[in-house]
Amino acid sequence: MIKKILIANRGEIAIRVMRSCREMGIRSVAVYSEADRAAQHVRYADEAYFIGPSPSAESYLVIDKIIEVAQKSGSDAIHPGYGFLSENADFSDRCKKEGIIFIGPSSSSISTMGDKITARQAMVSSGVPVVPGNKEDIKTDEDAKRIIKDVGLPVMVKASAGGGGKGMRLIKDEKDITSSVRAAKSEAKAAFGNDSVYIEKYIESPHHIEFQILADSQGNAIHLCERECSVQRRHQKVVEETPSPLVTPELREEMGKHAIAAAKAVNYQGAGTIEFLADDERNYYFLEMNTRLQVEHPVTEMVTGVDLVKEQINIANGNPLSYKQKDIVQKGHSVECRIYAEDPDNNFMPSPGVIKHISEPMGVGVRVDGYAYTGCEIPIYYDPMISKLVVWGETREEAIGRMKRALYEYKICGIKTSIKFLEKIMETPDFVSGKYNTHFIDNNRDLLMQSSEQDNLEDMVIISAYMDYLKKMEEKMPSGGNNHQQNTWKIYGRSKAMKRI
Ligand code: MV4
Repeated sequence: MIKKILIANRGEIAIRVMRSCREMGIRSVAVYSEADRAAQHVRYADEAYFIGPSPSAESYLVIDKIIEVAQKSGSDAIHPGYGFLSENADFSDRCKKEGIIFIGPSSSSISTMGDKITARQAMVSSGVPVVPGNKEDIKTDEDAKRIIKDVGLPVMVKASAGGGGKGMRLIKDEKDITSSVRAAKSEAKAAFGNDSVYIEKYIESPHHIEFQILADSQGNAIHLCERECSVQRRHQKVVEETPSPLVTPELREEMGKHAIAAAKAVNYQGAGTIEFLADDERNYYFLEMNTRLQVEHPVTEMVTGVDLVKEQINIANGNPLSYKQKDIVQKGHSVECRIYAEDPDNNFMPSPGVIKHISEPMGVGVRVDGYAYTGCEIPIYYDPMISKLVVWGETREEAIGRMKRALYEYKICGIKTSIKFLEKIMETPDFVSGKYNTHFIDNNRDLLMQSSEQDNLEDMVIISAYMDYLKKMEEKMPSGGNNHQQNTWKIYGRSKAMKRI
């Protein structure tokens, strides 16, 4: 029985994991770098240990340091969160060797799925549809040309050690085959120390749809339906939702069965995600598997009622799954917006720094997984995600309306954030109709990029409120005396008269 868990992570996900630990009566152990001395995950944990300088290569990524803290603190298990060491096969192996439970899959599941060529082979063997393409490493130009003759242009060349969009190249023209394959190989060699590449038919305007699965050590596996993740920018997800507007009940059942088959193909244990590309005709293909808990897992929790972290811990304890497939029913609709410390008006440049004031949304159907507090610092060293704003609604329409309300309530001062950009997404007709694919942000660039009159108005009312305050100070006129009078700046801000100022 696990009594104490070291969380080998930081930020919102470290706190997310600790919350489930606390509910289960399990003690939580935090680790932190120099930049995170005052971070919320350190404050939340039962114990916290310093592990070194701010760069993650010298702290959160150092296996020896994490293992040392686990031993010193008497932790039974390590939860890796996402990113950092979460999909590191050597780390999973090392935990096992040290007698510490790794809350995640075996090193062999991680390696098989980490190498996209072996992953494709495993899927083909278990009848999971993959994108038409090759089964072995592309060694020569002739290999590439033969496969392209088979599947037809356009194609994508992808690094076997890649994933998430790294080391990919699109080939549209026959004359580019030689140079593109060569470029992909050298890019892969430089990025991953492995120049294996493979070729897939290019799917023109795909949807990114992924299935959550859970598998225990007794051979039981279930799926927890899909997440629609097509709203992405440069391979970074921005908005996720479930159910997917594209997926019908029949398609869900079929894809779900293939997701379970994919997990079983690698003897998977724990929580995992099977990513598919789907086209408008609802053909779908295995893309890759993420062998970790994902950022967007809360939307699944909102519609299924399952606490995925509790299930991960339950599986790590050697217990059977708490749910059978028939227990998993989707109720209502959930949407997640990722709140980033970045500037949408300046090419989404990261905007780290001190949060001077933060006021987060609350109320019915709202969940915020974050780690920020007034006065805290978003460090430059790590991912600039501040929080995930997740809502639930009876219907998709209610969920979108609730998201708009929650974004309205979200106030962060001191750094730039993506909140305004997310508000525009919620109003974009392609999103509202549910008819969007992975080109959504590119296709709606003009709508999403213009600074709206409403934004300018809000800035102006804040400035005028401050001017109003200064004027009252100057006149030594206490403003607290006339409670019955509406706040002056609100009157100005809401009226059309504002436009004439
Ligand atoms: C593709 C594709 C079209 N056809 N593969 C991008 C991330 C990486 N996981 C795989 N990616 C893609 N692979 C074939 N055969 C289009 C993409 C792709 C994409 C996929 C999911 C979500 C957003 C995307 C944005 C651009 C390209």
